[in-house]
Amino acid sequence: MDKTTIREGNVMSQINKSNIPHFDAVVVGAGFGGLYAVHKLKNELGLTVRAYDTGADVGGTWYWNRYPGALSDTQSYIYRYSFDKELLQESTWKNTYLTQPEIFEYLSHVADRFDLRSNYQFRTKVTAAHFNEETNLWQIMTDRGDEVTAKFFVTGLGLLSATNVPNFKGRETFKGEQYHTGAWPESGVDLKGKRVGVIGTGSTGVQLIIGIAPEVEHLTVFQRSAQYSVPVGKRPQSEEDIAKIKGNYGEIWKQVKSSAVAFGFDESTVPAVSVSKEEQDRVFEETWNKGGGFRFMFGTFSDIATNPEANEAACEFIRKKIREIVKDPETARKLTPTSLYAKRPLCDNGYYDTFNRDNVSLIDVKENPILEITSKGIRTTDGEYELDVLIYATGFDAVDGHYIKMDLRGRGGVSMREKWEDGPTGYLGITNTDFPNLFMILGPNGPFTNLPPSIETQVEWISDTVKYMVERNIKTIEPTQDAENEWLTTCSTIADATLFPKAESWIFGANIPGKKNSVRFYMGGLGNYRKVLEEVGYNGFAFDHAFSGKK
Ligand code: FAD
Ligand code: NA7
Repeated sequence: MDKTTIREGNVMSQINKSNIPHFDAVVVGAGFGGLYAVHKLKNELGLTVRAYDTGADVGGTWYWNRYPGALSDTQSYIYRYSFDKELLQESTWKNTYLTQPEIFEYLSHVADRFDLRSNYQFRTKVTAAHFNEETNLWQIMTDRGDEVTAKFFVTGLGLLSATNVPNFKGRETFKGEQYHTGAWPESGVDLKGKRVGVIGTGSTGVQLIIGIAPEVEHLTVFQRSAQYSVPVGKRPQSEEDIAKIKGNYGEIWKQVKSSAVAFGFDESTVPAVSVSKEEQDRVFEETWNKGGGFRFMFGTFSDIATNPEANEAACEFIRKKIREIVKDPETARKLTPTSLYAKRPLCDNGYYDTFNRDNVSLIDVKENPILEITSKGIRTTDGEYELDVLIYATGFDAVDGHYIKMDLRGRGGVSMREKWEDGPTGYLGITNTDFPNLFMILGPNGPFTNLPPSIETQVEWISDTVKYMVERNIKTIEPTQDAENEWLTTCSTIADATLFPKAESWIFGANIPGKKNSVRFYMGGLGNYRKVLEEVGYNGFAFDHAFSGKK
């Protein structure tokens, strides 16, 4: 290898003597993460980049989740990139929260602005990626027969992207239409005048149910777990308010990136258990009226997600609201959760109220489990529900889902699928031992936050690291096993101090039958995560033999 050659692409093309196309970097995913990675690597570092997405266009989550009612529950002003000051000033919005078409349009605009589409091959799934120890290159294969090599392999596969369709008996026999919310047809679905069944009442189900209830003839909701949901607080935002935000973005992003959940508010430092019941209710009521799920869980009191007594106070407040809103006592009973409030906090635009409609009915499938899907609909233990359309709002094989679907192999042919059998791992949520030069955006054990600022943090770390390596002719970087283990312990210790592991949800992988329930997030907050990245430098990383450097 000629170490004097400056451009990585040129260097590598000398190693790669076959006719396989070579790129400095391959990026997978065209969501917030992948798009920013392509921009940084191509436009700032001048590398050659090939990118892939299974979808037909950019957008990631916001390409796939086109179901009626799809909405971000991060406020509009911070559900976006912060890196481009002009873009921040140019972009605008109408309401405090963005709908799917608005976010899709925003990401499309970003792709055009930075000429990112030309790097993508769409409608292409990466099926395998193997690290070759002789060449120190990744060999990447797709379902369309492509084979390319790259020095850097950047995966923005999405946390909530691999759809989960439960394996109900008889699913294939249903004669009507079936959809998953996370793979909603681009052409839309006409639900007018139809009998529609929805399985699932998580964040997605809640939005969808509100979105379609006015349109369908009858909506039957199949609920496994009742949910705690608070109002989202979606309101029109005036030009004056938007101008004020735009004038203050410097401070806003500073606050967001140094906070814990990065949702634009200061997390409370007051424990609920330190104040009277009247004060608790006053704060809950005030926050209920403002809106926002994360704000309700983290902005009201400091101990809702950690202390069972404080958690119960929040639960009781929400239960009281459900009883007040829902007119039919039996429906209210079914909608009222008794469990901990410790899943990703939900918020909505009139969820409980939707069950006051005459054309909406609720089936509790814990009380009456689903036995099978029939040709006509769904059969539970209390009878058959006839449907024209069946919608799965059953969530995702979150965090590691797309990684383990891919044949991803590192040093010595070690398979990621096997390595992660007992739960996914990742040093700093970005890198993995035995997988040199693999950089995961939102990989396992990354921050649990409003995601664009975390994505930016990680992509910037990745691009800085790539630059560092290119400038020094470093061949490979990977974390040591000790560093990876220590990070896992850190993440487990923090998570175990919260109530989240006690609730069954995708946050710990508990929503997928057979999956090991294990820690998948760094719950120490974005501010602390950024400090860790800063302080760690390249400690815990091994570079290739020719070089042993420190930041
Ligand atoms: P994604 O946007 O998920 O993109 C990943 C892409 O990778 C996909 O397009 C997929 O097709 C592609 N891909 C995966 N595997 C392969 C493969 N093998 N080959 C080719 N392509 C592949 N987050 C928030 O912070 N706030 C919110 O309010 C919020 N609301 C959400 C609402 C919904 C309905 C959902 C599903 C998620 C929401 N999220 C929210 C999380 C959201 O996923 C992130 O905010 C963000 O969009 C993730 O961007 P990403 O680029 O990491 O991944
Ligand atoms: P979630 O939050 O995982 O919700 C999925 C829903 O589907 C939830 O109500 C599940 O019930 C239900 N579900 C899953 N499997 C079944 C079966 N087999 N039978 C009946 N019901 C089932 O996914 P979402 O898409 O709503 O949200 C994911 C994230 O995307 C969200 O947090 C936001 O960040 C955006 P359960 O509650 O597990 O009993």
